[in-house]
Amino acid sequence: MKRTRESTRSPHSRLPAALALATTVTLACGTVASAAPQTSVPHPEEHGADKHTSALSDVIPAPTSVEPDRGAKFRIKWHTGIHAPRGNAEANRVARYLQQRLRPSTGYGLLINRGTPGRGDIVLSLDGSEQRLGEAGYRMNVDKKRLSIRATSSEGLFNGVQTLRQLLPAKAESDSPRHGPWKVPAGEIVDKPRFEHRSAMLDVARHFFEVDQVKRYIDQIAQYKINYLHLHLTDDQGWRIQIDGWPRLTSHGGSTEVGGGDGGYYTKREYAEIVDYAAENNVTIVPEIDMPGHTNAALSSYAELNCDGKAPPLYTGIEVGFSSLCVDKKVTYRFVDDVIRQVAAMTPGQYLHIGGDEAHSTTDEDYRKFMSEVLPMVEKHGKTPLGWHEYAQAEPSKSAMVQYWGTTRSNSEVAEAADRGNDILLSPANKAYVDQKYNPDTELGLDWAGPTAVRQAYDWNPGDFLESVPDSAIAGVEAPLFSETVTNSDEIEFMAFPRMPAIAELGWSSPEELDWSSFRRRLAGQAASWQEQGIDFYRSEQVPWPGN
Ligand code: TNX
Repeated sequence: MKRTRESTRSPHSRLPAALALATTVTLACGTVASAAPQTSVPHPEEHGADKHTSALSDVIPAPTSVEPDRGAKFRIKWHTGIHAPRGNAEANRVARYLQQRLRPSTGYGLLINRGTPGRGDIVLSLDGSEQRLGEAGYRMNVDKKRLSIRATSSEGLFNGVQTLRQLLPAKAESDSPRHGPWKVPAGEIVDKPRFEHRSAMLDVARHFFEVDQVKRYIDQIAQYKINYLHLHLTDDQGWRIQIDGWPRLTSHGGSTEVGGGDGGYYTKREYAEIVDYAAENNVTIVPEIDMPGHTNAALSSYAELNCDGKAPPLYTGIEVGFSSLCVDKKVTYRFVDDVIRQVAAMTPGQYLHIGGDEAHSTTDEDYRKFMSEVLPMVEKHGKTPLGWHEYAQAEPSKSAMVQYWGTTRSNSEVAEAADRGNDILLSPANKAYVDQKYNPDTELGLDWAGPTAVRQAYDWNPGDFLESVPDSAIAGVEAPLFSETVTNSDEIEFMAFPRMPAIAELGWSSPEELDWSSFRRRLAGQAASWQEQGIDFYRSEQVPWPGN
């Protein structure tokens, strides 16, 4: 069910009254970069002039290998076709995706051709010759006659297409017709990811975001080859997913948010729409139902879930650690099993996140007892458990993944979990949390782990970050965006850009490619594309933005 909200496009949103009282957050977002005007009339200086000077290596995340060729560039023209392998539905889906992306700006038909590739075509092929690049890797060859992307799976083709988008002039991202030329520099890119798990997280509980706002963020993360979106669906301030048999979770528990706004929730159909849209963008949704703490919205909806049988009021502040499901009651496990079963059934991805963080109102003994009941439920319903690192103390089975969110470089429970065989997902809060302020004056954001400048978000190596946790135990990285202070898409973008692309590069690029001076230059090269897309990014003074 959708609830009406204010326009999502205003950077100067009306901020919730309760936030005005909080001392840890600041009030209005006045420093958002303005978006380029969207216009259907080409700028006069574009006529004829080739203003595109980008090089083959101007890509984020940095590819594994780039060999520029001095030969003539490839050029998309009115007759360019997109060649896709006959009989492979997934590869044809990627071809259609590319066509849809480039039609509005180029104004060309970019017809899909399944016969013999023509001269000047973009050729997508799945020929099995790139096995060593894995499922996600691809090889791109560009010369005057042809642009080809080869991969072992449609996932690799999709990733190659994201690279192609960045190599085209930024105006290719426009949603209205622009003048070319649409040139791509010649040469070869061979590319594959360092880690399988490259994730972003959006907290839709503290402030609710509509389906279209989530889709917009999926578009943005997919450009940087992020392949998981973790949705923080429940917390003290709101329950955001329909669960049959427990209607008050959403009708009551979903009815507000931080600051006392209207809140909202996703029906099962809306959640399916997000899951499907994510899949089209090579993104797998990881739903999080946070427990046993961070559960005030559920406790307020059903009195029987409380040990004293009394439902607390709804909560719209930003404190943490005060709520807990009642560990000794049978109904708790009937409730949790119902929720996990239904969320598992509507989620095609492998992982189901059960939170487990900051359970400060649950004793250690109760916490372990709770997790020992709940972890097997996740597996019974066919999913692999994922949880914040506190749940490592409950010794989940070794298939479970542990998400580290601390700010230090050593944690014995996480090291022991890695030793037992658990994969570790890294989102150290002082590096990867894009909800932290950039500097003490940033008007949005929290600062408990920050402030976190762009360079700080980028300058670390996931492979050697945690003491006694070897590179081989690292599944990947995540950039979480908790939404205590973030209320609309402009604010999401202001916090995520440019730090989300920084974390994306750490997840994809090999350690030898990680280089701040190269990264900041490549970030600056993205600004024009962000402006075309109306992305309100933070103009960090650490980055040599054009025009600065
Ligand atoms: C810590 S990260 C939390 C969240 C807050 C976040 C704000 C984690 C596992 N718990 O409850 O929203 O800090 O940065």
